[in-house]
Amino acid sequence: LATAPVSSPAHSVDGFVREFLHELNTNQGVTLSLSSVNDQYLALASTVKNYLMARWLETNRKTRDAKVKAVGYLSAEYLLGRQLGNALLATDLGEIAHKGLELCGLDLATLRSQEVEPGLGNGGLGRLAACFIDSLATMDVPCIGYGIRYEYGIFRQTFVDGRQVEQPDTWLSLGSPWEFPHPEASVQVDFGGHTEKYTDDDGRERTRWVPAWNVLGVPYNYMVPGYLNGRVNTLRLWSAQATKAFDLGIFNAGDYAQAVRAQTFAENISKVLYPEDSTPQGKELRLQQQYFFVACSLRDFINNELEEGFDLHNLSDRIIFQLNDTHPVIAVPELMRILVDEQGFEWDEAWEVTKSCFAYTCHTLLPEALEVWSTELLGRLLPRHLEIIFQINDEFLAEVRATYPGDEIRARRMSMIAEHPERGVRMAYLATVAGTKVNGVAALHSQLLRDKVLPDFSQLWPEKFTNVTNGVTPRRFVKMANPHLSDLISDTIGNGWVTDLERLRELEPYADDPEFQDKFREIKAWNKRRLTSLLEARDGIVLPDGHLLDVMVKRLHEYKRQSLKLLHIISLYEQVVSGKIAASDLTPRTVVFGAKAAPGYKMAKDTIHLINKVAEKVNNDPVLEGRLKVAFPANYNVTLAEKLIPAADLSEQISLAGMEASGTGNMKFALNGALTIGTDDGANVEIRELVGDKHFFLFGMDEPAVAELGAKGYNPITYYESQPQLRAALDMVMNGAFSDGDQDMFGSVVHNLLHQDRFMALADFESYVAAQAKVEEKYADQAAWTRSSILNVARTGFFSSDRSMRDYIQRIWHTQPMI
Ligand code: 26Q
Repeated sequence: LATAPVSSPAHSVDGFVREFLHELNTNQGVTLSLSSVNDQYLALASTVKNYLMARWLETNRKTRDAKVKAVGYLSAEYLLGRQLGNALLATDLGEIAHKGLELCGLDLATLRSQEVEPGLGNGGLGRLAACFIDSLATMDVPCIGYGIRYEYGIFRQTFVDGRQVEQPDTWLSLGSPWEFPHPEASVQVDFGGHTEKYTDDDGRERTRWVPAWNVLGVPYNYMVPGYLNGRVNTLRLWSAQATKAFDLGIFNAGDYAQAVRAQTFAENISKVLYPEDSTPQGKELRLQQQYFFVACSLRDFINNELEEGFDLHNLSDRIIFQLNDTHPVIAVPELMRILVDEQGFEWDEAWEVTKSCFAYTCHTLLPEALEVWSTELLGRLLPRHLEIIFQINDEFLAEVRATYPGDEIRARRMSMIAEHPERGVRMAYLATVAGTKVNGVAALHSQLLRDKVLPDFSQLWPEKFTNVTNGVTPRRFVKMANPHLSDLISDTIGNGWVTDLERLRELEPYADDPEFQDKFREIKAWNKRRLTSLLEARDGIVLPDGHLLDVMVKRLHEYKRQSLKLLHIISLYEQVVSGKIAASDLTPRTVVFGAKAAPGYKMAKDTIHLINKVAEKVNNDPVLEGRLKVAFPANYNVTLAEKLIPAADLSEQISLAGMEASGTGNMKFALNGALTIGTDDGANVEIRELVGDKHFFLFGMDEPAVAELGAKGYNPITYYESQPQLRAALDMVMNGAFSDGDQDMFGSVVHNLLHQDRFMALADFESYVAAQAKVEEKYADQAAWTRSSILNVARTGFFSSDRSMRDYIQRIWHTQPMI
């Protein structure tokens, strides 16, 4: 009995209703007739959790007994999206819940819309982590995801007079039914203080860390259910709390008010997600967050192993820690510290173990996005870790000098310690030296990582570098988000595609089948109607019928070039206003933007303001006869993405070549039948190779052309001077057409494009406009468009995150599925 898990409730409508009403009564303390929608949602969530519980307990038992190697995914972000729909899918309870709730006079969709998504991530990197843990559970691979339970996730975006205003994301305020706190399993995390040398009983010289303060990490477990396979993995997010030592500590003895303030200080560590997704600011609290969750996670895993009497020399038989970018890299010196200082390992044996337990994924190419932590800050917060980093670096540089005798310049270049602008630790170098493998996230990115970001390292250790192209989970982004397309696919080729996405290839023969095309088109139309009602209710936005739906959704960044999309819109508008073309010549088109800007990123916020002002003007000018619309719903998030992406005709992936590491939105659009207009960048390259040039609108310079132009000297103003269409569009902004005649409002945006344009939007404008003309030509032939659209679905099965996970397993982790 002690080990026997609970059994699952009955898989029947009756059983479900009984369970649901029971949860409503016992969990929420209300009867059905008096319950609020939130009560009903919480009771429904509990009910579904109960179905997963037996499988979760069983998974834990099986995994523990099997003593196999697991993946420890270390990520500061998990952008999970809503949980209920996914849990219903994983348990196959969708129909039963729908019918059962109907019997209770309730509507499943209404309860589902009550859920607030946990937005514990900024964008691509956080969503990737969520897709990966979904795939690992579905593939029966033991994985534990480790991260931070931010009390406030990514801010809620609102617009005031067209400008972005951030509101706190209070995702926990109505209760969070998907988490299981385990305060009894809390761990202590130390900070500050100093180190001292001492001689141990065996006469060995050792070092100990004497920390100055500490906090408690409280684990919150979340279920990560596999799709219909009975596996439920765990996501463990850490929340910071004050320890006893904190309120009773030396520095505040007797001062009650100060003690309470100290508690707040500790809890600040997991209070809020940093909303910057590039240009790290070197904030002390951010470093505290990173060390906090990493220390908790290593402690947690190692304690579990030690309980079983495990010999830590063999740690890599049990775990591989995947570092999701450099954010968790402080785990490397932390593991060294545990092994050397606490477990009494010799340095060299500890280093052998540590090197075999980590692998590093890089997600960027932008130099300013690479994390460098000042040694001053590191030494103050984590003095022992800084010493360990210095020692790792010394030994590494000795190896470099031995390999390249006399090449002191190279040794300096490769040092983990940067000397300018201040002394700091290059976290990417530390990760590269410590990791068994280093990977980029798309073929082009991995190549550029080798050639441009870490060339010395790839020369020294060519076999360390590999690529794993990103992927997305087909469960959430096709099966759940696009139910009618999923039914059509399953009716046509069976339902194996949900866990074996390459089977979408079997749809290829149907691309020319008029009957299939009609059904496919009707589904797109249905998805558009669904989006229309959502946007109407959510934002009061009215989408016109029959328009080409042109979608650009992603974080706002200069390198992603929302401004290029905007120049295209302005140019179309300007041509109609000036009479160069008639409104009736326009392909009816609605452009949808979704984008959050980092709160401190001025240019990004100005661009948001300009998009909103252009929308206001374009949407209300009768000269366009309603044939061009711009919609910018606020607060783009996973929940909105699930409705937007399936409705899109055209996917905008227009970053400057060599800047977007991969992109994953691009994959979601293609899998849902949108055609891509895109540059030769990130995973676009692979999408185009797979779908074929005829079914992809390529434009712009490729990466070598970008490098060449940059080397030659890029002067954006020459494009303004030589291209009348571009000039007219920019002049329109400058003349105040979108700012009630105010010629200064968008001065900085225009000035930046004309005189700096770091991401060469002006250079690619002509080619972009030409590609958009091709889009319109193709859209005019609906059969040809639909054919391409079907082929996009059929040929992009490669982008399942299940495939990414297989690649990680084969190239990096060398773990085994459980069965
Ligand atoms: C670092 C230090 C301090 C504060 C914030 C950060 C920080 C936080 C988030 C730095 C970067 C991020 C997020 C990066 C990100 O989302 N990168 C994207 O990763 C995707 C998944 O691999 C790729 O598809 C995108 O191309 C890449 O931009």
